[in-house]
Parts: sequence; C-alpha cells; structure tokens
Amino acid sequence: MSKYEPMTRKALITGITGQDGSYLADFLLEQGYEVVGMIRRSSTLNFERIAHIQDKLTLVPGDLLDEVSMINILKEHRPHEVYNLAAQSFVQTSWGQPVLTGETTALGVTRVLDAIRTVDPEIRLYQASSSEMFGKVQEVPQKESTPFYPRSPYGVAKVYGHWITINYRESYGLHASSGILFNHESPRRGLEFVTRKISYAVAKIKLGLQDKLALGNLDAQRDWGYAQDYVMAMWLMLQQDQPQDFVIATGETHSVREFCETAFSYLDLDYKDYVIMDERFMRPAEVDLLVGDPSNAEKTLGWKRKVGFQELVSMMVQADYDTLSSQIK
Ligand code: NAP
Ligand code: F7E
Repeated sequence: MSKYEPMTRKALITGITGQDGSYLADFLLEQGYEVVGMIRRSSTLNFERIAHIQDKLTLVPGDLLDEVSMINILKEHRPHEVYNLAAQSFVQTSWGQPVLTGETTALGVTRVLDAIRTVDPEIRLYQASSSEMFGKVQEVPQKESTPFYPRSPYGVAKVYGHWITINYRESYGLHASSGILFNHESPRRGLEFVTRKISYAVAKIKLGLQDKLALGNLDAQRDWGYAQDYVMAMWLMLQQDQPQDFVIATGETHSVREFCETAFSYLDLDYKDYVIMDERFMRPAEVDLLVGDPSNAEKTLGWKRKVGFQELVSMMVQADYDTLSSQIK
C-alpha cells in the first residue's frame, strides 16, 4: 500500500446485535469501513441479525455497565468513530427495571464519553437519543428545540444521555452528536415492540397458527420510519465538520389502530376480528402523540427517508409471512 493511500476508517458499534446495530454494520461495511462490534456476554449467542456479515466483523466482548471494558476496547482497536447504540431500549421494561435502565441507558453514555475522553478525544461519537424524551409533547411537531417531558424511566434515562453528551462536547470539545430518532422499524425489529408484534401475529393468523392478538393502547400515535433509512443519518452526522444534534423522523404520524388496519388488510384480514384489548400492555404513563420535524436534517445533512408508512408495514408483514411459511413447509 502506498503511504499516501487513505487509511481504512474504523468504527466501533455498541449494540451491534440489535436492530439498528445490524443495519449500521451493513451500511458501514458497504462504505468500506472496518467494523468492530461490542457484544456482551450471554450463555447463548444471539447473532441472528448479524449472521450474514459475521465473518466481516471484529466482535469484541464488553458491556456498557463496565467502563474498563470500554477503555480497553478503545485502546486496542483505536476506532475513528463510535456509535453508541446499546441500551435497555424497551419502554415497558423500564418501569419493571428502572435502575438497570438508568445504569445502562443513562450512565452507560457517560462511561462511553469518559472512555473516549481518556483514550482519544479525537474519536467522533454518535449517541442514540430518542423521541421518547419529548414524552408529553410540548409542541407539535417536535423539533430540536422542543422542550423534553419524558414519561417513562427509559425516557428519563435518554434525557440524561442526551445532556451528558452535550456536556462532554462543551466541557472537553468532543465531536459528540445525538440523533433524536423517532420510532423506526423493520423486519429485524424485536418481537416485543408493537409493530413487529402486529406483523408477526398477522402472518401467524393468516397461516392458522394464532387466533387473537392482545394489545394495549390502540390510540397512541407514532412517527414510524424504516430503520435502514435512519442509520444513514447516524453516519452523516459524524461526517459534519461540527458536532450537532438532529431530529430524524418522517414528519407523519399514525395510530397503533391504523398500523393494525394496514397490516391485517395487507393479507386480506380485518383487524376487528382478531385484536383484543389487554390491560397488561397498557403503560403507567403513555406518550400519546409523536410526530417529528426532520427539516433541519434534510437541509443540513441532505438526509431524506425513502420508505413510507404503507411500504414499511407491507415489508414487515411480508417478511414474517415468508419466514413462517418456510418454517411450516
Ligand atoms: P435493540 O434492538 O433493543 O438493541 C439494543 C442493543 O443494546 C442490543 O445489541 C443489546 O445487546 C445491547 N445492550 C443492551 N444492554 C447492554 C449493555 N449493558 N452493554 C452492552 N450492550 C447492551 O435497540 P434498537 O432498536 O436497535 O435501538 C438502538 C438504539 O437506539 C438504542 O439505544 C435505543 O434506545 C435507541 N433508539 C431506538 C429507536 C427505535 O425506534 N428503534 C428510536 C430512538 C432511539 P443484546 O443483543 O445482548 O441484548
Ligand atoms: O410502543 C403502544 C404503546 O413498544 C409503541 C423504542 O424503540 O420507540 C420505541 O418505543 C406504542 C406505545 O415503542 C402494545 O403503548 C399498544 O404507545 O413499539 P413500542 P415505543 O414505546 O414508542 C422509541 C422512539 C424508543 O426510543 C424506544 O427504544 O404502542 N402499544 N399495545 C403497545 N406497545 C407494545 N410494545 N406492545 C403492545 O401490545
């Protein structure tokens, strides 16, 4: 290699086994990055989402609960960019495990920031902030300047992660930016989140493997985008000269009921025949309406989502239907 040839860019992804981590790894590999993924120890491997690229990744053990592990990974692998996607990310669980959620989703961010400050303050950081920070919304649509009013221990933890990122940026001059991402979904979404719970149930009902679908609040409204579109925004944010926070959203909102209608009708079913209300899925405090204003990201980053609501729902139902059909053959 000529000594003038540009060095391969190296990125570390925490949360690489999750939905976003896997799409971001796909994207960064396509861009020619060397990708290091931090994985936490478990008694069985959970590499389903990255199995197709596993031989192209460097997977290293570490945990957001353990700062030493973060420092050692940075020292050994010297990434140019870190994407902190790891978190206890399920809102409902955050009421049952509020302290774990705080340790991981809030303090975990400080551990990442501090490891970067200690090892190499030139490393650029992407922090996964969330529209859940807006909670009981103070403005419609929500933009970067909208005040936060979180409604769950998860939302509160994300507000901490957001502000500690700003604080380290201002205190130590780190190139650290947060993406305030609205809900984004895909066939790789965890089965506990409402969109995937619905798409999976629709496919099972169509195939005669399930009778009913028990849900909580059908009136909640969300701004749902496609995860693959959203990981590109994460990368674009780290390519800017100056660090800055951005809302990433579609600008459209739909209710859980509308998601059901669209998903069931895709396979010629009527959701009213199958969906039942179950108190167990209601939350102690709800986020009623989220809709983001992505105009700053569109103008500054040149980012725009490609996939719309109808296409997203169809893609998820079709993927679950195909997988389940092949399993029962
Ligand atoms: P996800 O599928 O739940 O993935 C979470 C990842 O975090 C998994 O890889 C998980 O590892 C890892 N993790 C959890 N605790 C950890 C710990 N203590 N140490 C190291 N890793 C740990 O979440 P996602 O949907 O991809 O979301 C990615 C990030 O964006 C999260 O921070 C989430 O809060 C945030 N976010 C998501 C959305 C959305 O709509 N998807 C919107 C806004 C913000 P295991 O596989 O071992 O469990
Ligand atoms: O709930 C309602 C529920 O769990 C969406 C995470 O990625 O996005 C996600 O958080 C809505 C809520 O996502 C059921 O009450 C009704 O109003 O799919 P969800 P979420 O809570 O919006 C944000 C942006 C993140 O940052 C989070 O990490 O759907 N809902 N019935 C239900 N929700 C679930 N899970 N299950 C139900 O049966």
